[in-house]
Amino acid sequence: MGLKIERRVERVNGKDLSYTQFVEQYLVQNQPVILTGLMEDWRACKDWILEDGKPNLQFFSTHFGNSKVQVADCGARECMEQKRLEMSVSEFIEKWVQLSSSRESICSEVSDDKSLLYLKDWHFVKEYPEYCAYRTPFFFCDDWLNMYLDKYDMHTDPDSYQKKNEISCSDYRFVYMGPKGTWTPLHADVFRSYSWSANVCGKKQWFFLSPSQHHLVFDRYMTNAVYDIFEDVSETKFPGFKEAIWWECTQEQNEIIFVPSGWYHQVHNQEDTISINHNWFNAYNLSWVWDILLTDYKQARDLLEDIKEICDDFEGLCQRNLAANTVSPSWKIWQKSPLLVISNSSTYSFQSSIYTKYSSKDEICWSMYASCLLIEAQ
Ligand SMILES: O=C(O)CCC(=O)C(=O)O
Ligand SMILES: [Fe+2]
Repeated sequence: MGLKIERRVERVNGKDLSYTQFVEQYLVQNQPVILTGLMEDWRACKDWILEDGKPNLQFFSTHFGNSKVQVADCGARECMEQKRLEMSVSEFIEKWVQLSSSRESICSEVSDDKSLLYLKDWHFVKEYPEYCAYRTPFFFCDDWLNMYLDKYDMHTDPDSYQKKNEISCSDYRFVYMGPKGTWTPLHADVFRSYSWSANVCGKKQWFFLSPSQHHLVFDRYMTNAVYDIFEDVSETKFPGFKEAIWWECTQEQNEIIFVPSGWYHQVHNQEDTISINHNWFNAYNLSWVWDILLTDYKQARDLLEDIKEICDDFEGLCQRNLAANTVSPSWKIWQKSPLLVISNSSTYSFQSSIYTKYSSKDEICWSMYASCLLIEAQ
């Protein structure tokens, strides 16, 4: 049985909308919207696109080819996320060019579209501050998250700072790019922040679920959520799923979508696509962010309660768990494991690895595994 898609996201010309209207209709109501007419003078919309509207892949290799980026393998699931690989932008582009030529060739049916690669969460602004690819639209400028991170100097916090993490924990301003068919599994955004996402080229199809229905994509214990709304979702495991009422829209080139707090969404690139997106919060959704942090904090405390007596810095351990789980909920699985009894030395390696958004998941596992061995050896 297919999804119940009963709502469409509205489309409004951003030039005809005042800031007050945007606040009243979308921020306060926490409703999604597609805004047009706000990207006209962006440098990205000239430099990053060829005359035929396709991404100018060569431009990325030439100007930003050495950047190290996180690439999701859309065909490989790891817990509740896609498997991540690290590579340079030029390596990523090379694979994309190969895919395009194999799709164009006569043997396109044999091309391996299962392991499509999708470049995600590239901290482009932080890495290239001089290259002004775009200007944040006025509607999204009241952004306490990025404002804070721009001022926060990681060097003053040597315990949590690692040179290689400087860029990956610097802000929530990203570039996403990937060929037709790449996609993002069902999720709600980090900290239950808002996001906005601008299509420099290509087309995205979005599926949204309002927060009042989010329990319908969870199992009966509210622990695991559906990963892909188009897979064969087990009715026994997710009994509410078939009742969910979805909002759908197709976001075209030069359109910006506003993603409200706490809305689950799944996204599919219907063409080769490049987008710019930010996560952000302000007074209108601060309560969402606070609630999820508080809930996660209490959960971290409860799970660690039984090792409280043998732990030197219980509060610190709770905070580090909270940080790790806020970054990526799939790591929660580790909380339930006795591996969390961490010795002083490995607490440090855990602490320093939690700040990378995705790449250091293995490091965390390794440091926990190492600490487990250490404890067993004692
Ligand atoms: O474009 C995508 O693939 C995902 C974007 C997203 O989840 C967001 O902007 O919140
Ligand atoms: Fe998202």
